[in-house]
Amino acid sequence: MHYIDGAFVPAVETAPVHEKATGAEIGRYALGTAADVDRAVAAARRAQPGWAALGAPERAAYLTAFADHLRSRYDELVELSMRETGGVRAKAVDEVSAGLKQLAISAVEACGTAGDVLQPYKAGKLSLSRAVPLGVLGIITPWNYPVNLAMRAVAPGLAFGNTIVLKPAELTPIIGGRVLAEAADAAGLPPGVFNVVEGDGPEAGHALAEHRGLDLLDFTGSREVGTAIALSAARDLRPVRLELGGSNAFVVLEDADVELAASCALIASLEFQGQTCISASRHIVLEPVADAYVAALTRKAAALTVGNPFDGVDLGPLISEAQRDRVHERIVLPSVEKGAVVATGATYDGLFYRPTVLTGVTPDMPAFAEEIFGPVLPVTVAATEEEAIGLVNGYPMLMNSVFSRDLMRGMAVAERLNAGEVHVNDAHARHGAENQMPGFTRRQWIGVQRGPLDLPEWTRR
Ligand code: TXE
Repeated sequence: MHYIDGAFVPAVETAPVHEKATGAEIGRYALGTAADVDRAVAAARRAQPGWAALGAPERAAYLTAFADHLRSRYDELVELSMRETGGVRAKAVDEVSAGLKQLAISAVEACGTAGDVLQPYKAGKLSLSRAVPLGVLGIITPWNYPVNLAMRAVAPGLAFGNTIVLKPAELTPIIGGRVLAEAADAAGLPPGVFNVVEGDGPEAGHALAEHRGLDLLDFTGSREVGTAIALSAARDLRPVRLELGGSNAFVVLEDADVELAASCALIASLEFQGQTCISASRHIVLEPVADAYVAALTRKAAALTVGNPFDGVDLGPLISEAQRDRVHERIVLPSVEKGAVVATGATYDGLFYRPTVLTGVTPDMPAFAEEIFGPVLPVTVAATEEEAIGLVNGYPMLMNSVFSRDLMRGMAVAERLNAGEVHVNDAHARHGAENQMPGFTRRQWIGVQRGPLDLPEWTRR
């Protein structure tokens, strides 16, 4: 079911949506076409001037109502997220809450500063910069955090006066699109301001990505699709913003608290079965603590339970068979063929993949160089800090962690790592910085953990 110009539009053709842990059909999604995308973009274009003219406080009131309608279905949305993504309850709670926070933050932010007074270029002038909406935004989202990653663009986009066409991932179209449309509709957003076109990547996604009627395409997903979108956009000079993946590194120096590092490593590499763009997919450890680190990782990983998220397990299923095959056949097996050793895991039952620790990993192995997107912790030993830094840099990365009991040393190493965000003595993303990251400038953000960490029970065993 699409949501276009303020109306739910039944689809001509549909495909099933599955609960990932059981394979049960839990709904159907529309196989949207280029014509559906055209209608949605046209509706968004018609609605945009009126929406921008409303003024920020009035738009903020709509966003607040939008959030209220989502919040009124909170428990249902958490369970839907668990079914559709296969994440455990804590992940689903985080993800739905993050979406709500995005709406709240954007409602406030849009009512604040709308520009700057600049130093005049010539005497007698008043120079101002004013923030103006871009216009119509196309947003394509992935399946791993379908609410949060949609809301990260939808909420500020709407708050600042843009209108939107969202194409959620086909693996999570209900939690990632339909329930958002229902909340927007219940909140009374004017027709055309927020539209959802469901469908598969190569059809609806491609049509939206290539649409000439957009002022910006915001895409979160794989490097492969992102690269194709960037190349095509460059030919027509269409603006796109891409958030893709990378091979994020987790560095353990010889003076680290190894037990703490191993607990955090579980969060960094195994949260949502490692299917996160900021998952740590390489562990670089200095020789003196390598054995202790591998032993702690192996003990902790082997103790984790994997199964249906509704059974209170630590890890749920992978999102699809294609994803499982990618992890096992394209990453784990070829790395083992090249000499990596399985300390634990590397087995599966259906979509349930055992958390896996690989040792002896070297840069020529796919487990080192590629984004894994699965519950795998490849460990590489470095002789010196300098070698560790060299091993980390030189790959596309989003986020790193560094562990050292010496905070100043940890920060000094953090500054030399080429990721956009680095955490010292903490797992990834626990400071919530990503949501305040500037979109168009390159900046490094360093978060330092000063007090004791509030670690979840499953990492402390
Ligand atoms: O992503 P796709 P997939 C990475 C991760 C994973 C791999 C494959 O490594 O193993 O990508 O995942 C839409 N034109 N990430 O195949 O295909 C699609 O419908 C326009 C990292 O699921 O990129 C969906 O809405 N759109 C990432 C979205 O793109 C197209 C999260 C993402 O799907 C399209 C997900 C096309 N030709 C996967 N083809 C992250 N950064 O978190 C597909 N889509």
